[in-house]
Amino acid sequence: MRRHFGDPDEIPVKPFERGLFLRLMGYVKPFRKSLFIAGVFMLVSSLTDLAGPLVLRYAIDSYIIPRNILGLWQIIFVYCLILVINWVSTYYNTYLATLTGQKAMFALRQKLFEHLQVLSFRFFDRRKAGKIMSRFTNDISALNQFLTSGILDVVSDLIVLCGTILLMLSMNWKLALVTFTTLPFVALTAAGMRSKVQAAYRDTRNTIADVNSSLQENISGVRVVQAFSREKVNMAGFEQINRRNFQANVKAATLLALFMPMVDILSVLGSILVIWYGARLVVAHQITVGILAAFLGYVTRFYSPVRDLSQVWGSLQAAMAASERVFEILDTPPEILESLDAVELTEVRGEVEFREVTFSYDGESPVLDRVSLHARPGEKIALVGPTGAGKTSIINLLARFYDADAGSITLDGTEISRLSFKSLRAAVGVVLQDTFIFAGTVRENIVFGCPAAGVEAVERVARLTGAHEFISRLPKGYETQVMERGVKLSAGQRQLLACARALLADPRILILDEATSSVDVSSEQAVQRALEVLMEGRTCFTVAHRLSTVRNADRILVIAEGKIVEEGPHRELMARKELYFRLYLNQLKELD
Ligand code: DCP
Ligand code: MG
Repeated sequence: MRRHFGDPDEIPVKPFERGLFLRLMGYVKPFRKSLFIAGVFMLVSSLTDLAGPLVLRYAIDSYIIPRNILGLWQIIFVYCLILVINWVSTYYNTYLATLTGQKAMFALRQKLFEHLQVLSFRFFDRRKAGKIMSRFTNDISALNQFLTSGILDVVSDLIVLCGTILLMLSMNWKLALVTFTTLPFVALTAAGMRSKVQAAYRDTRNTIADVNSSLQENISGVRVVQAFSREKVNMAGFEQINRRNFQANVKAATLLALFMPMVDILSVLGSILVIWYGARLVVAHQITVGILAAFLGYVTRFYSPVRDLSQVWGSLQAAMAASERVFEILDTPPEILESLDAVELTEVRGEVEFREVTFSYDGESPVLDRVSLHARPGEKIALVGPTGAGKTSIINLLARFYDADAGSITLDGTEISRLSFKSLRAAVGVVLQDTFIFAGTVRENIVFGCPAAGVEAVERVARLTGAHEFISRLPKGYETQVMERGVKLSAGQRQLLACARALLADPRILILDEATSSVDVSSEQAVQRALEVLMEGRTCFTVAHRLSTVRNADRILVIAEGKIVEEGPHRELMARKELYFRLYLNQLKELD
């Protein structure tokens, strides 16, 4: 079960891939009806487009040359009518195509979000949030561009191209063939430029993803950046990333600018060819002046689909690359899966056992090495040890944020991997180092885990944990908006909210990781009291660097280098005068 641990954002981009394309089309399928109607409008729009030069031909041959002005008015009227039809059908075509593309993108974005929510911690360990966000924004917009205009444009271009060729051939095959001699040049230019333009576009996408991820990192880490006056260094770093994106865009635009006029030049050459050869045919009475005029009209229409088709090819390429990235996320299976015959726990006693548990984050260097521990229901266990020892890793496994590589972890005698997610999450509550408070009201943040809880329940847990005091001083009490759109909370206040949140959820097993580490002494006391209320009657695993906060634990596990090296109550460990004793003395020294 070794996973792929390379940089997931380095995806080799393959050209058109049928499977990928069909899968992408799958997202459009539910909307095939409106896409079909859009197609009909597009057909009308293309056909009316083709009618222009034909009308010109009849106007010249049948009315202008015979000097029939009245008839000319009639044909002008007909032409106006065609223009109106063209306008209306183009409108509906564009509208429906956009609507369809947007609906498909909406569905895809929903699906991506839904999937991201169930992906395991390990997935997020390996990725930058900015790169994931870039898949939501840039890649989806590339797909959107392709789906909204790309597909229908191809069809419309093909219709116009084939229609023009047929009309030219039917009017005069000789002149038509002469005109077509320029086609291979256009096709060759298009093909020659294509791969270069594609590569350039891919670069623009990759580099904008880098820009986004660097931006995201710097916004999230702005405090650290400023605290260490890293602004200049980070600016320079960002400038480099930003410049790469700039260069990629300039290169792509330059290539396009080079390519576009080439097609235009070829189209002028085509017109010259038509005039040169067509004029001879007119003089030789093989074609009428009207046909020559119509040919001239078609020659210009004839190249733009060729040019557009090669552009569509570019957007197809971008869409391929984008869909590959998006599907890569959708195809990443959540590592932590609910067992098929998941067990529901009704009465949780809160007994936890680790047996010979081995675990590593990267599949290579073990972080936990055959850890065994047993916690009786209601027992208070403290995990201490030097930084990086594996304390957080132990509780990550207990909460099943990761699965162990070997050994077994049981809750009331049942393997936690066999428990239903609902049972496990209800049984195990977690209060983390840095509590995340979501934008919303205070009440919403407390009921986070049990949305059905009523107002009284919320107030009760807030009173019990001592959070009520500060909440009632907020402008709108429990209905005060916090975070982005409202009041900012202090670290201690956030911790109190987290305690209330956990108390409301009422888990049998409680995990506290450094819950008091980020608050000052006076709020530490408040948080400590809240924690005592919270810990009451539950099996607790507390991780703390401050040894004073773990003295009262029933049992202390000293972790070092992924192993439990000492175990016992405070007094016993002190008497042994080993690692715990040293850690404790060090702390005392720091306090002086
Ligand atoms: N580790 C890792 N990948 C992660 C998290 C941690 O490779 N996503 C590594 C870093 C450490 C080891 O695992 O070498 C143990 O990490 P823990 O978070 O379990 O360490 P502690 O919680 O004991 O350390 P601290 O007291 O600093 O929180
Ligand atoms: Mg830790």
